[in-house]
Amino acid sequence: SVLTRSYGERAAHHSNPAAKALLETMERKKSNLCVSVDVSKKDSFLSIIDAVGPYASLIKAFAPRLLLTHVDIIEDFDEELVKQLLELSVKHDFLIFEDRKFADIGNTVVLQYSGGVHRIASWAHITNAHPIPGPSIVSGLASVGLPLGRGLLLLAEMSTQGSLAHGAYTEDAVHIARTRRDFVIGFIAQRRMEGVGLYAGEALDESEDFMILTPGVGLEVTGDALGQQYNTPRAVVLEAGCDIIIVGRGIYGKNNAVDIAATQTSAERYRKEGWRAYEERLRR
Ligand code: BMP
Repeated sequence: SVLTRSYGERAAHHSNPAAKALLETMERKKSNLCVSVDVSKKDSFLSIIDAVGPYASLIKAFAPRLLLTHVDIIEDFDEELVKQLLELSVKHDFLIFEDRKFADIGNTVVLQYSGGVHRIASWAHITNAHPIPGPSIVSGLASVGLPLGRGLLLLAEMSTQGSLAHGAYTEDAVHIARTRRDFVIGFIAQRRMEGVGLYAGEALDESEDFMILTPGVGLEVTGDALGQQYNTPRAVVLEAGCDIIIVGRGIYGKNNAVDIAATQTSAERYRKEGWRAYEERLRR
């Protein structure tokens, strides 16, 4: 099973370059931590990334919490920011995951992914989409992302209280991914979901290797005032069989006034916890 394979070994099971690079980076850096940097100022954004870079294998950029209409924005977003972000990704050896959560028809997401102010496909190694429109959203995004070596995650579940992504919806999300394994490299979900999404008569393909990235991870609190729910890195990686923990406020705190030393201490704490749970999982 995927659960007893190391991240490094699993890299060989992927033909998608983003998936391969991510698994290799995770192994090299001994980190299954993805830091989510949801701040609205370029300076704070870049200083947090520089501070946590040594500990994370993946940085989640421009979270939708800052969203306005169709455009994901950092207030002072510019080309220079993208340049600096890419420099940091090389300096610290991490990949960039734009948590864009595309959710429109194929034709629209092609434009949103390739163009606009942000030109996401030109710099984000990985992005994600809601499967709500059906398989066409994946085809649209793949037409832009595959030639650039990008990878896609589907949101099969969410971390929030009362999420509608469960049951048949989750099953269908996994099913869609199974038909596009060249581009869909994994899921945003709360558990491993092995065997989910197999329709009548279909068998589990043993070579299948989806990455499970899990938000809603925190060590201090169990939720926030707006429906977010937290589990520990151990529960997520060891008990639920997920691969990557996504941590935001648990690492950088709550505001734009960044405390670099404290941010680094918590990043290392989450990295250690996540990695220990993974090592324990391998020994099971
Ligand atoms: P925090 O650890 O501060 O709660 O941040 C979690 C991050 O993960 C946020 O950027 C949020 O947009 C994202 N996220 C989530 O919390 N739950 C989901 O189901 C999907 C997400 O992308």
